[in-house]
Amino acid sequence: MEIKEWASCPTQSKLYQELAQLDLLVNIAELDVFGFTVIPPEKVAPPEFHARVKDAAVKVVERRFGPLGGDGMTWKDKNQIIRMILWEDPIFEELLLNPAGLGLIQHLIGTNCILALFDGWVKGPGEGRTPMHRDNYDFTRQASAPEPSSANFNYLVTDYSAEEGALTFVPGSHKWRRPPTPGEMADWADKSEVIEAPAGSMVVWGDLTWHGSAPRSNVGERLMVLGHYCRPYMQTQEPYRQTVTKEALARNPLRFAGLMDVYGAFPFGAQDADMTRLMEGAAVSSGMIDASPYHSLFDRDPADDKVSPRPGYDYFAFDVEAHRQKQEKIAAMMAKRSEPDAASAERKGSGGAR
Ligand SMILES: O=C(O)CCC(=O)C(=O)O
Repeated sequence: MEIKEWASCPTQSKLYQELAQLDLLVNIAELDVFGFTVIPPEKVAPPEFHARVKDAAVKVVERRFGPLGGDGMTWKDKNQIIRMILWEDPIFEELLLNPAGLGLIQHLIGTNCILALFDGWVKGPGEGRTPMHRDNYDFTRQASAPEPSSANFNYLVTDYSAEEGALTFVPGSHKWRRPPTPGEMADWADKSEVIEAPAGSMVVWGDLTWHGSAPRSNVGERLMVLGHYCRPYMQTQEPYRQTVTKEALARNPLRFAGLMDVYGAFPFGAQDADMTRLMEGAAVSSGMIDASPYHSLFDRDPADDKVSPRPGYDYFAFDVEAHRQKQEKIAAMMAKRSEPDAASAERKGSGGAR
C-alpha cells in the first residue's frame, strides 16, 4: 500500500517511512507481537561510533568506581546501574538521538516523547542478576493501558549471551498488562529468552514487557548503556530539563530540546502557563496538544539560538496586566484555530467530506 502523509496520523506516517528507510519494519512487527526487538550493529551505527561509546562507558565506570582490574573479577557478584551519565561524554548525546533506537522508541510511545533516564550498567561474573520486572512505573493502577507509557533501548557495549549474563525477556508478556507476581518472577527467572547479540546491537522494548537478566558465568564485565524515554505528560526519573545547558541545546538538533522537555508547560505557578514560551516551543514539541511537529530522525542541524533552557520562574508572582494580555492572545489563537483549514474547505467544496 502507498504510505501517504495522512492528516489523521501525520507524524506516524512520516516516522514509518523513515523506519522503512532504515530497514526496521520487521522490528516494528517484533515489538508489536513479542514486545521486544534487537537491532543489529550495522543498522545502529558504524564501528567507530561503537569504539567511542565503549571508551566513554568504561571511563564513566572507572571515574565513579575505580579501575577495572585485569583479572575480570573486579565486579564479581555485582550488578550496578550507573545513574545520569548523559553529560559525561558528547557521544552519549548522539546515542540518545540514534535514528534506529529513537525511531523504534517513537513508534512505541510517540514522536513527542521525552528522555526519562540515561544510564550505564556494569555487571561482573557470579550471582549478580536483574530480577524479572517491567519498566512501567505507574504503580497506582491494577491493570495497565494496552500501550506502553515509556520505552527503553539497551545499547550493548559488550557481547550478550547466556554466559555473558545477558538481558532476558518473556516474549508476549507485554499483552498481559500487569507486573509479574513474586511467584512469576521466580518462575520465569530461568525460563525467559536470553538475548544473544554482538556488541553494538540495540535492544528496544516498551515498558509492559517482562524482562530480567541471566547470571554471568564468564569472567570480565558486561557493559551496557540505556536510554529510557516517556510520554511528555510524565515525570522524568532523572532531571534532564533542569541540567541541560544552553550549549548542549545549541549544538544538537531541535528534537533534542524536545527530548529535554525544555518547552514542557508544567509546572506553572500563579501566572499560569507561560504562553509566550509555549508558542516559541511549538516548533520543537508540545505535550499539551497533539500538535508537535515531526522532526526527521536524520536531522542533525544544530538548533543554535532557536532554543533555550527553561527560564527560572517565580511561581508566586502574578501580574494582572500580563494575565489580561495573555487572555487576549489565547482568544485570538482559538479564533484562528476554529477557522476551517484549506484542506478541509477543499474537501467540503468537492463534496468529499468524510
Ligand atoms: O540488563 C539488565 O540486567 C536489565 C536491564 C533492564 O532492566 C533495563 O534496562 O530496564
